[in-house]
Amino acid sequence: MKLEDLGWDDHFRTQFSNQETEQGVLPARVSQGHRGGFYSVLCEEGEFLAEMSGRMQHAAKDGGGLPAVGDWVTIRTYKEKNRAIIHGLLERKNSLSRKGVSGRKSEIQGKITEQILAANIDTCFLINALDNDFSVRRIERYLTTVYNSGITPVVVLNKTDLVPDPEEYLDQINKVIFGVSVIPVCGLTNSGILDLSAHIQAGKTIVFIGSSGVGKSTIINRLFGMERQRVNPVRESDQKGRHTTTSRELMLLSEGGIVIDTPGMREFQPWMVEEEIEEAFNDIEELSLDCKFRNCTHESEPGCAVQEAIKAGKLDPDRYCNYTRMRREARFIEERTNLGTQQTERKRWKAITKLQKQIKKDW
Ligand SMILES: Nc1nc2c(ncn2[C@@H]2O[C@H](COP(=O)(O)OP(=O)(O)OP(=O)(O)O)[C@@H](O)[C@H]2O)c(=O)[nH]1
Ligand SMILES: [Zn+2]
Repeated sequence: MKLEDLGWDDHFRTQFSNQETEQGVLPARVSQGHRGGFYSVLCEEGEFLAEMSGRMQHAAKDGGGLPAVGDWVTIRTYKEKNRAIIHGLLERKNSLSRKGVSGRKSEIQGKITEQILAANIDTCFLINALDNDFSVRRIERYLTTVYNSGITPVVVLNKTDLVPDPEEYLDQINKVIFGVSVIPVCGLTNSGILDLSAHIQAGKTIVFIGSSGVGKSTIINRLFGMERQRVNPVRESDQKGRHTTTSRELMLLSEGGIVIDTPGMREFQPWMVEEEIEEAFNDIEELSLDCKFRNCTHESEPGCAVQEAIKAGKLDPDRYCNYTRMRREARFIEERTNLGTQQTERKRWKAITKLQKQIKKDW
């Protein structure tokens, strides 16, 4: 197995060669996380069942982070046992994560949590179904999150067989979204799947996101043909006994290209919008009903009930900070997503003024 086929590039090569690596330490890519702190990793010597070194486990507890599927790690192999020890984690190019507010009902309500779902991704296929659930607004939200993660998005419109005119949906999207490839496909008939393949290159890592039922599995299976079935079971053993897994979360396409498909990725959601934050922080929203000004930002206005609650020790200042930070983040995202709309507006307006000038001339 060549490292380049697994996605190894200069970003990681430089880091690895700058490290004082001891003899026998190799780079490897995490292909699956198992229970009990075990990982499957792929490297030049093949696939190994790995676990973190004691030192790395300590570092992880101190917030150093755990390896995720797609991560590049440094390992030492023990070939006779097909085992490996992970000694380090190379810096990620990017990642997709699940951000949320933990403990909605508890006192630490409002703490931002981040779980890395997949790391080092080049292209993200955002799958949508042309059914009742189709929403351009949702596509915009997904796209912003993907863009902000430094990943190239490709919009896929699946189930074209369900609508008389798929072009209509393309038009809807092109009105608000610019510079993103939009590909209509049909998972049932395989139509358009070749157009998808054009966005997949050797050594590049792709993921599939989108709501449940839009056809992610169907399309992934189409790309793999029959080979997806030919996966070797990974033997996994821990204190709780032995069991076997039969699917891999990081898979290589025979034509080149790496697909990451994990249960977590399937639940990937765009970041929260303002309404969702308000719901998670409903105590602050409730307090704000007593603010003097209706559009109070709760930052420096006089007569702010939220600030008063903090002073009176009724509201945890940390929780308040989280609230303002998340709200700011949501606003930032909203503004970014509205950019497309504004640009369309500007274009439309330009077209109108041009037309008006034309009319004046003609008369
Ligand atoms: N009509 C139609 N149905 C499709 C098409 N592609 C997939 N489906 C069907 O849609 C359903 C859901 O497809 P999946 O591939 O399981 O969807 P998924 O996105 O992987 O769903 P999750 O596993 O819940 O994330 C299945 O019944 C598919 O047969 C298509 O192009 N047209
Ligand atoms: Zn206020």
